[in-house]
Amino acid sequence: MDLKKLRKKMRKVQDEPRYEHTLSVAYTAANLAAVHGGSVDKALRAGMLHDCAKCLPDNEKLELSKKYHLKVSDVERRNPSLLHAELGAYLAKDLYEETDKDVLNAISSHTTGRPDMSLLEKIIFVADYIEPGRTKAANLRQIRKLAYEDIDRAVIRILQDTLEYLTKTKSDIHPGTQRTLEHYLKQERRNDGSERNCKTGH
Ligand code: DGI
Ligand code: FE
Ligand code: FE
Repeated sequence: MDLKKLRKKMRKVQDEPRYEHTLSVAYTAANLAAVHGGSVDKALRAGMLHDCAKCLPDNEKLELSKKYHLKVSDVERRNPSLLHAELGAYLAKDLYEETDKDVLNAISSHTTGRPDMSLLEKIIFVADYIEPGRTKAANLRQIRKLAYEDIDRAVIRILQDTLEYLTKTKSDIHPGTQRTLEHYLKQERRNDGSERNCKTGH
């Protein structure tokens, strides 16, 4: 589906603030793709679609999860909003004609991230957090800069701050969020190690 049509569709299924956020994520993702050498076109489509299931009422989220045979964990049953990412990927395919696997994965992983994300998945995960309409999160100035310099470190900072926020507000932690952080911290430690080895010639 072309971008113009996608915009029209999203304007219908999202409330106004959500639609504004969607446009901002799409344009932020496009910029990140340009900087990091990804596909600007896919970044725009994934950005436009990432929250396509967000505005469904909780009971419809649960109903649709049944229809698509999604495994709904206890954390997700208590917080059905968490389902909008995975559900969004199914709706993108069935309602909005999205066939690109990478775009669908980026929609599916945008809330918790996942280990071994593709560049596009990281771009959508990060764009969702840093788009200009976001103002409440801690360290936004720093993370916005980092997003263009070192996207993996931006992913780590976002996950750390999200987990800290969830802990402070006594919210359920989705195991996926924790798992993603552990993966990227491990990867960072490996990279730091190999850089040191390089410098000392070992
Ligand atoms: O859909 P958006 O609001 O644009 O952004 P999102 O898809 O990243 O969802 C944001 C919400 O998801 C935010 O309120 C924090 C929440 N979230 C992320 N990881 C977890 C989580 N909520 C719970 N309960 N557990 C998590 O691990
Ligand atoms: Fe979302
Ligand atoms: Fe979003």
